[in-house]
Amino acid sequence: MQLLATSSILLAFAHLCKAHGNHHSDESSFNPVDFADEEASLEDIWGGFWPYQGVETFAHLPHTECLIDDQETFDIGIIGVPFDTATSYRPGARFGPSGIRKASQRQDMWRGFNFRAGLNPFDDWAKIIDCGDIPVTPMDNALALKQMSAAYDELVLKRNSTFDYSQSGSQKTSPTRVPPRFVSLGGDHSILLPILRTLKKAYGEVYVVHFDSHLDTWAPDKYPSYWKSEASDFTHGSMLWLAQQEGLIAKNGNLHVGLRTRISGDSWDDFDEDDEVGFKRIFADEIIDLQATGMARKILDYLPHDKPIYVSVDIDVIDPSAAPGTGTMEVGGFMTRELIYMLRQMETLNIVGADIVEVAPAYDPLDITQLAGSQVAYELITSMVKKGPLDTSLLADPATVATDEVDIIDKLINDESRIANMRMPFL
Ligand SMILES: *[C@@H]1O[C@H](CO)[C@@H](O)[C@H](O)[C@H]1NC(C)=O
Ligand SMILES: [Mn+2]
Repeated sequence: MQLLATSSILLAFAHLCKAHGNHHSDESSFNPVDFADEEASLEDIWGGFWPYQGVETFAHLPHTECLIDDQETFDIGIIGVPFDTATSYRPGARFGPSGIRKASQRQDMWRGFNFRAGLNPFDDWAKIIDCGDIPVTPMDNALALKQMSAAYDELVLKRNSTFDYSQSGSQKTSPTRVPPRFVSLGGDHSILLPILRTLKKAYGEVYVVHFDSHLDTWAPDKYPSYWKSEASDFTHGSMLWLAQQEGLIAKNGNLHVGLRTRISGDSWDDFDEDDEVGFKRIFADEIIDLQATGMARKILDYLPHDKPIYVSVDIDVIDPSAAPGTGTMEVGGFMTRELIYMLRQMETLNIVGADIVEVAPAYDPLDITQLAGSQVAYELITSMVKKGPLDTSLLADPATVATDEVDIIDKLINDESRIANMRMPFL
């Protein structure tokens, strides 16, 4: 808005000159702000601001409570998910959305041109808004999962995008309603399960690209405890396993990027199980030989270009030296520059949704992590805008999407053989 402020002043100048019919008045006495200018709107006069001013929406985007306002149409929504009680180590990602929004304040429409992509995502074809937060409970994870699942159903399945498909010859079909896309601000990584539940209904099975230092495909029993409940299976390390059990993601062809955590026990068992969940693994160390360019090529070679892709970015994929504000740090990760480069190369994919999760601002009073998180969101938004309006051929035919939802957590908790089969604690 700085530019707007400047242009308002120029406009005021122009009006002033017009009124007095004199383009060469004494400049030393010229006051460029004419408060008596009747043609200046209040928006002209008061609409400008500096980055640190105003209420902190993501990138100063307009704010709508999208869960409540069912008439709002938009193409990309930013949605905060302040939930962190499925965390296995340090909590704090419930403050991720507010931390990322705060760190995003130097992004705005007027200084938003992404030169790496050659466009300004905030000033292009897409209407982008900040949808606020999902009001998720910190007191009961089973209830929280229900809330988040219902919220994404509301946001994705019951809102409409603004792009007029009937005017677009390039689109194969012209459905009556095209879901907006979302960039979610976590929250711990468990929020991916409710997101994928909803996306299955909109697109069928999606292909997940998972930037993370951890697998997050662990079966709930890999967190050994005699004590189990419906809610305790739902964690930020088991959500991808649960998603595959529920049939939400591609059977094969999903991808991890940036892995480097230790794995369980004294064998490759976790990787074998990861194979079964349908993931290929690209390790953090591979960047030493491949460079970021080779990493990006490997990612693009592996993923289908004609299928719906979901991009999930755990901030812990970045090295802790550059992103300490997270729950489960692992040394030896990417530089922020390398991650940005890889994300930029993915703009050719059909990204139907994305998130940046596990930002826990309390561990990073310098806001470096939150800043990285806000840049990740900006790059993901840029990629969605650059690819263009959603390709409607990606949408699932509602007739082919199973309506009987499988709630794997309900099933698991009723499986009495589990405790007998459970591994001994290795911690
Ligand atoms: C969604 O938006 C499109 C384009 O503006 C419009 O043609 C269509 O009627 C809308 N659908 C619904 C269900 O509101
Ligand atoms: Mn994770």
